[in-house]
Amino acid sequence: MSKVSFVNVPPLPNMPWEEKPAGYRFPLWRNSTNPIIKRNPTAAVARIFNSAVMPYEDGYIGVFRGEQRDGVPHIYLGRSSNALDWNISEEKINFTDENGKPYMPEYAYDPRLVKVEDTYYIMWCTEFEGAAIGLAKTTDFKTFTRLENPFLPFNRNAVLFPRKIGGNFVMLSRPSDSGHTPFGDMFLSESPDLTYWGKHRHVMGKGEKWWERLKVGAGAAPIETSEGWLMFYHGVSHTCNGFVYSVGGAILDIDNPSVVKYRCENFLLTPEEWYEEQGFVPNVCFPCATLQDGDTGRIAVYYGAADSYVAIAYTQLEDVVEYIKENSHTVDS
Ligand code: BMA
Repeated sequence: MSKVSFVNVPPLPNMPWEEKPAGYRFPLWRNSTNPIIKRNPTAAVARIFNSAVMPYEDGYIGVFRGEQRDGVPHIYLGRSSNALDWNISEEKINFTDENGKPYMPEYAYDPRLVKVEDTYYIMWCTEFEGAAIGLAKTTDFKTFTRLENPFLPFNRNAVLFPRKIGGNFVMLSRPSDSGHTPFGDMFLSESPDLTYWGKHRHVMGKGEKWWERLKVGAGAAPIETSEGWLMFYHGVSHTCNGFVYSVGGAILDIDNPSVVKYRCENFLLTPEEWYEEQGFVPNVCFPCATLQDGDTGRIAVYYGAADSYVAIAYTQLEDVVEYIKENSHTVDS
């Protein structure tokens, strides 16, 4: 196999990391201290899951889906020196609108956090006559400016690419219904200014294989590599006992990421541990972010577990790309 490398990924030597356990045969392995965020992390919040983290200053910052004690989700900021032990704010993020007036979404869940150029963007699922995509920006994690919703309802699972492509911002999303959505394909949209969106393209639909036979949705921000955009996403199986969410992997064309180059026919991670199988919603592994070290090829995938916890799985760039390519089935798109 030719050597795979990250593109535009800086070194991150102090990111969480554990070597693959001896004899372990699969492409993603779990952090031994999972779950890293346990129940009742703050006075206001009963469960944190489906959350996104990034390097920031000399440590890490994150946007966390906090299910309040009344059951309504909002986004909370967290800080960490090691990306394992998180100090979660007691207060939800206070957004302002573009005129500086306070803006609080009715609810906010499944946040993603992506830096494009010098600005950090948060995308989440928001109320807009039903489920839709919310968007905000910050440069200092002190003020958060809510921008126009990018898409019409209903939609979920939006995540920006970490750089412009062809001069435009590019966002993945998953049109849905406003409920539990028994369908769902991933689409891509472009915008010159984050206000006007167009050039919508289909990226990929539900898989042929049974673990992702019901629907798919974007997860972590795609990672730029010499093979294309490495994308960790979620795929959903519909069983007699409800939905099962697993982590999948695909590689998108670098210049035209609506083209799927490789799509792994096997899940990369599926619920097996107690914190993935037991919780508010059992059998959920829901990836929302990655950290990666440009020097070593290390990747840490942050995922929500059973709608109750945050967990991490590790992989190596070359190994996971090789696994995706070796097990790729092309691609319905
Ligand atoms: C999806 C979203 C996720 C959640 C998943 C499993 O529709 O609501 O936040 O993790 O269902 O409950």
